[in-house]
Amino acid sequence: MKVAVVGATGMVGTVMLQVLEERNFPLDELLPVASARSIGKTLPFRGKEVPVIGMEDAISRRPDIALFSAGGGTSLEWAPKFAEVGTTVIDNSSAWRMDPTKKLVVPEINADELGPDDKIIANPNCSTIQLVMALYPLHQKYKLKRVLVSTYQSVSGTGVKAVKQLEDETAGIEGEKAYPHPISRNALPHCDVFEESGYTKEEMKLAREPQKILDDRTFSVSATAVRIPTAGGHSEAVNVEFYNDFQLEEVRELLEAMPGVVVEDVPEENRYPMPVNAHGKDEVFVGRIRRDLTQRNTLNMWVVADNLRKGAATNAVQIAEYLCAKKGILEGIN
Ligand code: A2P
Ligand code: 11C
Repeated sequence: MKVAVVGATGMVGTVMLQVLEERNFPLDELLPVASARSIGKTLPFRGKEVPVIGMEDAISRRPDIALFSAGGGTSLEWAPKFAEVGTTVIDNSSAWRMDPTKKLVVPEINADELGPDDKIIANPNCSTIQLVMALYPLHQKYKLKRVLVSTYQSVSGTGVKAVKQLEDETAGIEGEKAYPHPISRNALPHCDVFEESGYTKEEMKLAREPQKILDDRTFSVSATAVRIPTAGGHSEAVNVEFYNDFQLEEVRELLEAMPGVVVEDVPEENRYPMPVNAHGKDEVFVGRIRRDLTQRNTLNMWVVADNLRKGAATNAVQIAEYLCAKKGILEGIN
């Protein structure tokens, strides 16, 4: 098995290499790929230094799988070229997510949609992944009607420049700015760019991607996405109205039974999910589970995950693991 990581020198790419190594992914050859600027550099993997190569070089080596995290433009241009030589691309950018011909996959939920014709597979947005991981088991039982989500997003979701802005501001150093305002001691109701509707692109990802992943257009999601001065993970306050009523105890049991979800909900001991604890972990943490006292069939909860892990690298590697387990898909057989 030959695996390329496109964008291997970037924020998510770095975590992809770590996750592939930690999970002992069954690969014989790793091809780290980046822009021309990085060719000649080496990256550590399984105790060795592996040289970074360029796109053309990687395509000529026909990897079985390419994990892409090098920006939407790069994916639009290059993913089809990998697919043409038979590589299955798992793309972490927003380029292909809402393309009706591409699958948008969270393995615990809908990997069984994948088949040998899926040569470009989309990884959902980080804030979507943790949201649907918590919604899915509840949707199966009570059926979602409407979701209101407010996010508290880590600067690592914006990239290296934003992490540096927060570090500089915390240390009192003047430096480059990723945001139009200070992020230290602040909260910016502004993730990604604004659309004509008044919503940001991040908010619209949260509105649209869950319907596609859960293959259901009968529920709606309304979002406000906020950037806060944390680095380790995204948090979400989630208000969910169902068509059917629920028992809180059963809600907890359903969440506990969901693979990849950890319920952390002991308020009397001050235990609830927080980004400092989720940082570096692969699970989605759910707490503050309680009934909304103002409306029927409605629940409140708090959902936290490491946006670079389950929100990006880990989810992509899990898709790759699924493809390896169903090897026929990679070989073009159903
Ligand atoms: P490089 O480090 O050579 O610029 P981030 O997500 O942290 O912004 O990182 C983006 C990643 O995508 C980096 O690894 C970057 O490589 C890579 N990248 C950006 N543009 C291209 C491109 N045109 N071809 C290949 N890799 C690219
Ligand atoms: C953020 N969700 O935290 C973004 C980062 O569509 O893949 C990832 C952007 C994307 O701002």
